[in-house]
Amino acid sequence: MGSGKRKGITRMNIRDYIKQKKAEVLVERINSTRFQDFIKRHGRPLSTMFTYYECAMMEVETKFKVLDQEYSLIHDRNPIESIKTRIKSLDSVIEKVGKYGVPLTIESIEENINDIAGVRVICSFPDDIYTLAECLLEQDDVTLLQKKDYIRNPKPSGYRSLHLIISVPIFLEHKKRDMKVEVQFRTIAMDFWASLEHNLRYKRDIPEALSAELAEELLECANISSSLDIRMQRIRKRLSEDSAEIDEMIDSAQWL
Ligand code: 0O2
Repeated sequence: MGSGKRKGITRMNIRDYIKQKKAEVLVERINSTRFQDFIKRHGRPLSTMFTYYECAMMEVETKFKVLDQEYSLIHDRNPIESIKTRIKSLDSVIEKVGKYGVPLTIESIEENINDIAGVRVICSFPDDIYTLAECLLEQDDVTLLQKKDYIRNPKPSGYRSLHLIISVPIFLEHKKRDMKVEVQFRTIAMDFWASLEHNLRYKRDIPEALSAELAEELLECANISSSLDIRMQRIRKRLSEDSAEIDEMIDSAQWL
């Protein structure tokens, strides 16, 4: 009987159970007087902190817009399809403080939570990701704090993306402040996949067997879309080689 019960607890429902427990703990925490107190006592510094992160996020977004413009001048195409930005909600920040078991103070939040400001750069081709990351890191006001390359080393789920945690200065009325920003680089295909997979991950009422089946199918889709990314990149390279050859022919014809 006992072992039968144990057999029923599969990898998937343990994950759901943990997710549910975490959510319960979070609600409990947010409702607890300690957290309410923290929000009440630190309302002003908290909103200042979020504003600073928003400024840093805007700085980084502008850096990418500039890079995109310059690249299109030189190479006649835009490497960036779109840029998405977001500031983490206070609830999610508090959830991470709980998850990491770090003190609930503004200083500790700034020190330990790296993704309060997030910039997601959606690129046309995988090569563009590495070119843009390199161009960003070459800038003398940008410091790399952490790099996770889930493109060269995809997650077991199939997730692919290049994550950088950087520090950039923001210039305020009388001071300069270094702020952390998480940058996620993905291709259109990687982003499309991640959005769907994210929905599955957070959808609560999917039966366990179906969930496992879908996770497996999503992993397969991640691999298919990765080879599609590589093929499309190859096509683009051949096209640009051909047009470079044609340009060369036109140039030399002008000298005849
Ligand atoms: P949100 O709202 O998307 O920002 P850590 O953040 O350090 O506690 P971890 O897992 O070490 O946790 O961070 P990691 O690996 O750098 O990934 C963080 C973010 O990457 C996640 O943010 C997701 O956006 C994305 N991500 C990572 N793995 C997956 C995955 O398997 N599927 C999808 N769809 N996205 C993934 P958050 O914190 O979940 O929230």
